[in-house]
Amino acid sequence: MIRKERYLAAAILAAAIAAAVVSTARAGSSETDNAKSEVKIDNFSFAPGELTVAKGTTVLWVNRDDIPHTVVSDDKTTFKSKPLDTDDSFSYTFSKEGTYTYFCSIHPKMTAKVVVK
Ligand SMILES: [Cu+2]
Repeated sequence: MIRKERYLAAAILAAAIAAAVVSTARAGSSETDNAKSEVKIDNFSFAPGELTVAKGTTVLWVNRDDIPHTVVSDDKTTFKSKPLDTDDSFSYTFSKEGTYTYFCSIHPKMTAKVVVK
């Protein structure tokens, strides 16, 4: 009789550990979901010219033009891409709220902004 109770206790403990492992795995996977947004570069312009995103969003710029462009923040330090050839991309994750104006250093008349809320 005593043996049977011990076996039952061990089985309950094993089930509890299995449940804890499953819930930990679920919590871990949801944290990797990160918001993403895309800006297209084409015909000497950034589209959209003004993009509003939530804090923590990763913005991806993709050059769809047939000439190189860059993505450089106005302060030239927050973010700065290398020259992007056709279909090259550059990404930056905005972790702070604010308005980020940027331009293409090869064609300084190309300007746009990202608003982070
Ligand atoms: Cu350009």
